[in-house]
Amino acid sequence: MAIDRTFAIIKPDAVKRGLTAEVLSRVHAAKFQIVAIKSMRLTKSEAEGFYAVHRERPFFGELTEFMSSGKAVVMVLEAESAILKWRETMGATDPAKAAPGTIRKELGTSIQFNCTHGSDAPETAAFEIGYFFAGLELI
Ligand code: 3AN
Repeated sequence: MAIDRTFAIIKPDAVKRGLTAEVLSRVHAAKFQIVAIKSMRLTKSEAEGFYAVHRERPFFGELTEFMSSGKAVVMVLEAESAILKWRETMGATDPAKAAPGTIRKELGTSIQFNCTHGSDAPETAAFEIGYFFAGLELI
């Protein structure tokens, strides 16, 4: 199994509810290394660029509105099979369908307010990491 990197967000719903430390403790408990991390508020157009693959979906407007509604914490996580491992740590997109013990099951409140994001494949991880972080931040 190879060490790889994924891109993760603690979304504005989780930050507003004071859950940043709770999510980070789960990051550590799952034994990820945090390669890079920052707190930022996305503009609407930055959120639209990030979620460009979803632009035809009916929820694109509300999704990008929500993602630009407050501070988020963006980070690059490293581990063995980090992409898969972080998706397992988060749980399914819809908290109602997420497995017990996952972040989305325990902390999420709806399919939109599901607390965290994680890349779904190596190509998306590469795009998403590069969208938020410069090379010097990733050494
Ligand atoms: P995931 O984040 O689990 O990869 P995607 O890629 O299907 O899920 O969806 C991207 C984001 O869009 C989700 N994290 C979620 O916040 C939002 N989303 C997905 N489906 C819906 C929906 N039906 N209504 C509102 N937001 C949605």
